[in-house]
Amino acid sequence: MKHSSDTIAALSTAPGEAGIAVVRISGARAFELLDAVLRTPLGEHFGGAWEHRRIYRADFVDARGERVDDVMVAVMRAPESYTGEHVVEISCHGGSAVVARVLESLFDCGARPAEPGEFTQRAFLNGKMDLIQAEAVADLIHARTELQRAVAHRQLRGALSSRIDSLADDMMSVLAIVEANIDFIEEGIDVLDVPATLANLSRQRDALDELLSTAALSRPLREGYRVVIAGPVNAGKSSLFNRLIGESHAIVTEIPGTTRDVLRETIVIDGVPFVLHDTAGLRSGTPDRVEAIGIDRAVDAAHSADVVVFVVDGSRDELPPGTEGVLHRLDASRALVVLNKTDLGTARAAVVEGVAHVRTSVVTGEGVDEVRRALVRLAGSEGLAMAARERVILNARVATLLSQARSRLDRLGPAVESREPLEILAVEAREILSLYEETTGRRYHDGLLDAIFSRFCIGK
Ligand SMILES: Nc1nc2c(ncn2[C@@H]2O[C@H](COP(=O)(O)OP(=O)(O)O)[C@@H](O)[C@H]2O)c(=O)[nH]1
Ligand SMILES: [Mg+2]
Repeated sequence: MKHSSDTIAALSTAPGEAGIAVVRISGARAFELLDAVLRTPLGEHFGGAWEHRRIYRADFVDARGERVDDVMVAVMRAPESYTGEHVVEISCHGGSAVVARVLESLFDCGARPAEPGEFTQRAFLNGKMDLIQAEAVADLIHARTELQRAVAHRQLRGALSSRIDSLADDMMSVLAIVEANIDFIEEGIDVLDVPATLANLSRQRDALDELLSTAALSRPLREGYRVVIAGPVNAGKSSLFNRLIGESHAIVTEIPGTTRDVLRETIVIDGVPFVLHDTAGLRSGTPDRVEAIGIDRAVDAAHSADVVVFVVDGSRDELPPGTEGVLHRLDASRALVVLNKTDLGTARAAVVEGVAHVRTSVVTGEGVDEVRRALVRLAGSEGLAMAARERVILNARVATLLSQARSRLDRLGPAVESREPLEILAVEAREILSLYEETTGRRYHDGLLDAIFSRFCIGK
């Protein structure tokens, strides 16, 4: 971490051409910088106080006094700002040359370029938000679906933080009673209320169970469900992939083995992202090395898939050699067999026992909606859609800490019940409390902050 007493500046909007760009400044010297780089439309120094929550129209000048751009400047005085320091947001014209000159002038006047996430890191260090909320800022910026936005926004508003804080309060009162008892017991007085303490612990356990039940939804919420389209060559895998993504992306030809790389594309069904993977056809004993590599990748991709869509040519009776074996190895709970090319006939009626199947003609579009519905069902994505609208969803960092707390609670309960030495109870209670505090960042180490804030871009 660099000096937090520096005044920092960075472009906070995306780089490139745009109507406007916002350059953000934070730190004790923010207003000195404004005095140096802003002039009134009459060319005069502003002079006097920069008022809190006021917008100024100004000429931006460089260190030599040369006019660079017309700007609008929003002023937020410490501590009522995003970072808790003096913050200034300069809206200039959104071209890369303008932004470069504006930043250069600010650096000439004594600002330092901000590190990735440094504004938000300062907000955290100044108590403007906890770590869970800081993570939500990154999530909100990266949100590409409505569900991702809803979850991140709720978390930013403190929905998860307040629940962890109340767990910490509960544990604090357990700890207080246990520690008080350590003093009293020497005088022969026992004030540990075992039933009340056990009730407190079981309340924490229930709350943790409920929170942890959402942890499995975090990966699909962020990354989408992985759908791998596999099957023999020429069955229509790439055509189905294109239909599902609604545009011609994969190369479709009548020559078997055209798709060699795994193509990836995200579609959104009922608000939930699904990442489709089009793979090379499964064909045993392929003579072509490049295609053989492609097939290996298809098999790899199928292993880590949430749903495997296995496409075969349903207009033929015979399946290509080797296909039958693969069909029977499919995991019925997450596989869908697509019998394609119904427009050419429906010769093949045989499907694998227990595995869901859909008849399609990718050429006419028949059955494609049914494939979408089957993806939702097999992935279980309605659960995610519902949870994302109503609940907090734990990310991996928080889930790891809270599940550690959860298993320690399983030991503390019986230890209280069997009246183990109070010192032991106190140690265990303190451990759990510090797990809660690490979750919200009440307790932290610099490595943790680096890990979290390096996910941010510069300017956030
Ligand atoms: N008649 C008909 N042809 C299809 C259908 N789906 C795909 N094809 C054709 O089958 C050939 C192979 O399709 P492709 O999507 O490249 O198959 P892949 O090797 O499994 O990716 C192409 O000529 C497609 O136009 C279908 O439903 N009906
Ligand atoms: Mg293909």
